[in-house]
Amino acid sequence: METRGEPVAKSKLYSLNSGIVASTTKEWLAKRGVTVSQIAELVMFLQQSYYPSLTLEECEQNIEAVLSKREVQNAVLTGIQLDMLAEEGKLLTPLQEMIENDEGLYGCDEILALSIVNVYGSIGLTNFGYVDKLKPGILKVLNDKEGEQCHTFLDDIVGAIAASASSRIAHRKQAEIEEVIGPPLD
Ligand SMILES: [Ca+2]
Ligand SMILES: [Ca+2]
Repeated sequence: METRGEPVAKSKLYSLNSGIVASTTKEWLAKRGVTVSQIAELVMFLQQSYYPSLTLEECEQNIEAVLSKREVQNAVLTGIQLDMLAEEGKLLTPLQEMIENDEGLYGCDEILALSIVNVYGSIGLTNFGYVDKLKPGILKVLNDKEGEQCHTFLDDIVGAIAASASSRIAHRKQAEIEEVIGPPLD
């Protein structure tokens, strides 16, 4: 028999599966042609002169740690989704044209990427600006407007992940140094 109680609030029915968010983030990055090792090359580019013994493996571990954060996953999924919708011509005008053509005055892609960098403090921010200006490695590929794909959001997101991993490395290396030297004597 049908009961006519209070309708269940939508928010009560919704329950997020964090595991799916994390795995989809990795899947979508791969589907858009970005690998962890390509991001690791960017981290190397940013950090090698400060830490000559830094390895690609270490960079990859730090990237994995960055990618495990929900703030980061949310930004990756949102940005890639908008890129894909733009590619399929599914956005409303004039947003469609702005994202599709990577309009110079459209800065929401950079702002979304900052939500990644913000988790890791000011070193992340400096590095983000730096790779955005020089566009090394995979960033150059993503910025190449020749292909069919639209990466208006993804280039900033990848730069932000690399910048955040760099910041994480810098903080950890400092902690390692302090552990060896020990706390300052009074
Ligand atoms: Ca932009
Ligand atoms: Ca962009």
